[in-house]
This record gives sequence, C-alpha cells and structure tokens, in this order.
Amino acid sequence: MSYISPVLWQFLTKWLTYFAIWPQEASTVAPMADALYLFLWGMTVVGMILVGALVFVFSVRYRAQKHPEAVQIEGSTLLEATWTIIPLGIFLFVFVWGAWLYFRIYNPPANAMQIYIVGKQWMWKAEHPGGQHEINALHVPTGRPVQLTMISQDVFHSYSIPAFRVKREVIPGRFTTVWFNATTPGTYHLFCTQYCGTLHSGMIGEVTVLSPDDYQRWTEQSTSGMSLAQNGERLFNSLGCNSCHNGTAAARGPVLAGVYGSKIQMDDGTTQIATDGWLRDTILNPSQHVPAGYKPIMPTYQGQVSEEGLIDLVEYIKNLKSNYRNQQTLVTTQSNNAAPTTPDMVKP
Ligand code: HEC
Ligand SMILES: [Cu+2]
Repeated sequence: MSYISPVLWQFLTKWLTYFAIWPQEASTVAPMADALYLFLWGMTVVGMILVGALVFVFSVRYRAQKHPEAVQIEGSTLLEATWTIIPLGIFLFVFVWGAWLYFRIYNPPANAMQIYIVGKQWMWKAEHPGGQHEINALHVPTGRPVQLTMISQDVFHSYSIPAFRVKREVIPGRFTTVWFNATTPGTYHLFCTQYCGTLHSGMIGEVTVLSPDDYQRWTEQSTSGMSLAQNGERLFNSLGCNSCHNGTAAARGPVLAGVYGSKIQMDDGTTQIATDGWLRDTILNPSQHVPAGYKPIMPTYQGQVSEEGLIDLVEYIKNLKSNYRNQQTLVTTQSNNAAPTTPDMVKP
C-alpha cells in the first residue's frame, strides 16, 4: 500500500479483518479500494468530531445565563469561503480518486486471462477456454490478471467477490466484464448481490485461488477433454454455419478467420468493432450487422443456441486465425493466454 506506511497499513487491515469489519484483502485492487474507504471514513469521523466539538463549545460559551440579550452578527465572507472551498477540495479529491479506481477496476488489461461466467436462477457456471466447467466455484491462479466475461440466462444477477473488492452486474442479452489479479492463495466467498428470486440467497459459491503451479495441475485434472473452441467448432458445423462461412470462393457469408478484434465496414457506412459481444449479437441479430458488400441472408439463431453454446461459438470464431480448422485442437490444458509453446525450429 503506497498511500500510508506499510507497517501501519498491515496493522490496520489485520485488525479490521480480525474484528470482521471487512473481508481479507486478496487482490491487487483490494488495498486500493480499502484505502479510499478508510479515507472517506476518516473524513467522516473528523467532520463529526469537529461539528460535535463546536456544538459543545458554542452551547457553553453562548449560553443564555452569560448572554441574556441576543446579538446580531453580520456574516463573514472569509469564513464562508473557507468552509466552502475546503470541503469542495476534499470532495473533488475523492471524486478523482474514485474515478481513477473505477477505471482501474473496470478496464481489463489486454493480456488478461479469459474466463466466461453464465449466471442463472440460481447458480453460477464458470467456463474456462481449456474446457474446464465449474458450478458455484471458480479456480484462478495468483499473479495474473483474470478477466471474467459474464452473461445471464434469465434475470439480472451480480457477481461479487468481496475479498477481491470486485462486483459487476450480470445482465441477460449482454456481456459485462470485470477483472482482478489475485494475490493470496485460499478460498473466498462468491455471492450474487442482486436480488434475483426465491433462492437468491443460495446463489453463492467459492473462489479458490491457487499458486501458478497448483493452478496448472488443476487445469490438467479438470478438463472435460474438449476446449470451448472445439465445442464451438462442432456447433458451427452442426448448425450449418459452415455452409455459408467456409472461406471458399462460393461461400455466401464473409470469412470469419481473423475477424475478431477487427474494424468492419458496414453497408450503412458505419464501422463496427468485432468484440465478444458483437460476435454474439451477429449470431442472434444478423440483420443489424450487415457488412458492406453482403446481403442480409443470414438467418437468426435466436432461441436455438444456449448462452453456453454462444460462448463456444464466440470462442471458436475468436480462435480462427487463418482457416476453418481449429488451431487449438487438443490444447485443452492451456488457458488461452498461457505462454505459447514455440514449435520446433524448421531450418530451410
Ligand atoms: C445462409 C448463409 C449463412 C448461414 C447459415 C450463417 N451465416 Fe453468418 N453470415 C452470412 C452472411 C451473408 C453474413 C453477412 C451479412 C449478415 O450479417 O447478414 C454473415 C455474417 C456473419 C458474421 C459477421 C461477420 C462479419 O465479418 O461481418 C458472423 C460472426 C457470422 N455470420 C457467424 C455465423 C454463425 C456462428 C453461424 C451459425 C450459427 C452463421 N453465421 C450462419 C451468412 C450465413
Ligand atoms: Cu442471482
């Protein structure tokens, strides 16, 4: 913690955790969120003591016995300016600090590891790109930024890990993201913090933070044998997407390889960026996303693919680099941003 002395900070947070006033700090943003909270709390206490003391002093000093006759006092511009400008400065400082922290918490770094979350009444499903599926649980390694891409299958939920000081709404029909960098191995609470029906209080789980080695072992042991992208490839073929998107000259749909992250020229002159959410939406509402030079002939797949299936398709398209064979074949133990294994050098 860079704001105050580390020794004092350790003492404070240990003490507060011990008395169950706040949860353990287990991510890189946790001490930052707590510092802001402590500052607000400290300011409130200072304000309370100041006002309380003034009330006390004035009621003694100007009591009726000593001043039976009220005296009219004209205002003081200096005094009023002081008690306006100082609090204004403090509030603006808190605003800038809060905004800085907000952007830090909600803008994931580009190299973050991806995990997908599907919320539904009343459980949390986590899907790792390597094909590990978990219910009401989440395994993550320490020391790496992890981005959650989340969606709800029914109503509004909210994914909250108090020990990481992160929380984000999980909404039907739209991906939302949150990220964190876990610092301390252990198990932590996972909550739904949006009232979502009868069993809302049961929509809880456990987040397990592992050292990088233990995490590697966990991913090897718990793979389902098929990566999300491989599931996506199967769906892509069984839904008939490949009849129009196959990269041949006769194909009626655009080439999807390399489309992820690119800027696409639309037939109405606008450009759209192929994000995860955009890919999902083109499958459900293709007529809203017609690229220049194409006819709106793609059928909608609304109601035909589950949210998990859409995630598989999105993962498949994201991983299509240059052709329609899945590059990720059988690399189920590797999460997508793990250091790539270098192929043996081929000497010319
Ligand atoms: C009947 C042919 C056809 C089928 C079947 C089809 N598409 Fe398409 N797809 C198109 C056409 C044509 C476009 C461009 C115009 C549009 O969006 O309607 C398109 C656009 C897209 C885009 C946007 C790509 C870009 O560069 O703009 C994605 C992603 C996509 N399709 C994925 C799929 C998936 C996934 C499936 C199967 C679930 C599928 N498509 C099935 C014809 C098809
Ligand atoms: Cu919920």
